[in-house]
Amino acid sequence: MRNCMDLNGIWDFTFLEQDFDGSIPAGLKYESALSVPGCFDVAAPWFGKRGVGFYRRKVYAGGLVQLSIDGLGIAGEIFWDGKNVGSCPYAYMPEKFTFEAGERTWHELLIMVSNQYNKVFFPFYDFYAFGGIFGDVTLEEIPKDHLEWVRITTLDHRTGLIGLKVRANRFFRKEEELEIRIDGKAVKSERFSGREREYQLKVPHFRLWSPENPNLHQLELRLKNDRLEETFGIRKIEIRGQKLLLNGNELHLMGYNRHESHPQFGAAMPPALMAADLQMLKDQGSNFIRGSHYPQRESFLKLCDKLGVLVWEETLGWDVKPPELFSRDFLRRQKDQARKLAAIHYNHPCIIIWAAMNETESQLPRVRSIIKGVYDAYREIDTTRPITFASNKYEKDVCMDLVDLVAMNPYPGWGGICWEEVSGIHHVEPRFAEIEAAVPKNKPYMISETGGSAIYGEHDPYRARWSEEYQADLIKEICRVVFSNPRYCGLSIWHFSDAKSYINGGRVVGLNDKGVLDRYRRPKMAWEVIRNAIREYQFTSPKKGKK
Ligand code: ADA
Repeated sequence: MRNCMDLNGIWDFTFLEQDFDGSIPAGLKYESALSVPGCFDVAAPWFGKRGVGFYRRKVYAGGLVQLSIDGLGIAGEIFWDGKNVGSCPYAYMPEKFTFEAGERTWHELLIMVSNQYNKVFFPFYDFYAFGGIFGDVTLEEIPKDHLEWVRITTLDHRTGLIGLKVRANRFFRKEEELEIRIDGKAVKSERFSGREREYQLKVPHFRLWSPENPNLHQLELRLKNDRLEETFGIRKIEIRGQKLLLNGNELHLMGYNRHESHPQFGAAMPPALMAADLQMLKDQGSNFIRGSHYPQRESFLKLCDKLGVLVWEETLGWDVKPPELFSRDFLRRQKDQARKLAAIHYNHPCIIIWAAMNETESQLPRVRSIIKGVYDAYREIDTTRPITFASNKYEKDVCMDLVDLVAMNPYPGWGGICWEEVSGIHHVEPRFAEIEAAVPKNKPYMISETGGSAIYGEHDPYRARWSEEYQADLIKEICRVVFSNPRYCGLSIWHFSDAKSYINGGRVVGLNDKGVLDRYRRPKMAWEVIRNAIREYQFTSPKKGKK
């Protein structure tokens, strides 16, 4: 059976301002200590520094083990008693490593984390490249012949029929009895052999998952030597013409792009703060988060599952331009990220959209094969969720036919205002209409980003740009235009809260200040404006459709 250890806590730490060559430097001294999860460059003495952080701790374990790291940044190498047992090449990506830990005794676990830019995280991204271990670290002692994963798919949301795809590891040779338990009760017994098997079953007394009623069920798979547990929700996300449907009812997404970012925690926010963010969002009447611009943490997704918040999840790759965009490695890495993400987060009912490559060069015909490649990589793992990308190429976009749902990031009323104009609010409606006209008529369409900046506490009687008044007026107009037009299946404001950006890229105090909340989650005027608009237009109330 499995023995799972929580390795969060205080680890030995040291930092070297040097290049990451993948090996452990000789004579390393751990002169400090840090929390895991945590970011080392949010405070002195490593504030703003780039180099390599070394996290070390002792672990009592033995035999075959699986180490899980729920995201780190920017890249990492893992060492067990000085031997390299795995790499984390993609910032924020959850990773699992299975290896022989040796005799059951104390061992040394070392995680080297580089916060130096690489070919996955470029310095031009408009969000800070934090260094640290962002998510939980756990270690499980696992039997030699164990179950690797199970993917749970809703086959019929009206009858509670689900499909299970069960995968055992490569040591699994013999045939065995597999007991399937749901919500604590045995529901089926099956023969299990080989590496992969599929089953279908009806969940007894099932209850549907939705944002209004986020009901969850528990699956347990039991073999003689192993046990695997997963939480799942019964829900169907589908597209019919221009509509996005959840469990047969028309779905309207309203919410925010959200960076995992906080002045004191960086990208390693404690779950209590994540929960507070989501409680605020729900309380406002919103139902949606675009996890911009990278994989989300397990604790965040668990909260979204439980609270009923719908999630768009995407691979990391922000406005990457040629020549990097056209290198073979870029596509390989994007496909690899897409497959990993879909596999690891498959069972979260909250995730309803997969995406990739924010604001790519989708006006270039050459980018079609890249988008198609990433689309197909997601589809290898998951055939159930809509796939998209957030475009800022509008009428010039030549890739809209390749995805299931079209998503655009227009900023009228904020960008492109003439110097002499007092306000740009009147640009919103005509510009949104122009873009809408260019979107293929046979697909759902949403605004994946829009908004404008406001400096928290800055007020102006003439509602000048950067005042809270201007942002509130702009967002009120955006809500009016989107909420009163049934063509839109969603609106995702840029963004939930102010977040640290590039240090000297022209952002006031280094923040992307288009947050509707400030960096400490204090609301700007636009917050209440959005609450009222959702209520007035009943935008997120489920619209009954055909079952
Ligand atoms: C883009 C981008 C966001 C952010 C935003 C802005 O659309 O996708 O990450 O940079 O612009 O604030 O300018």
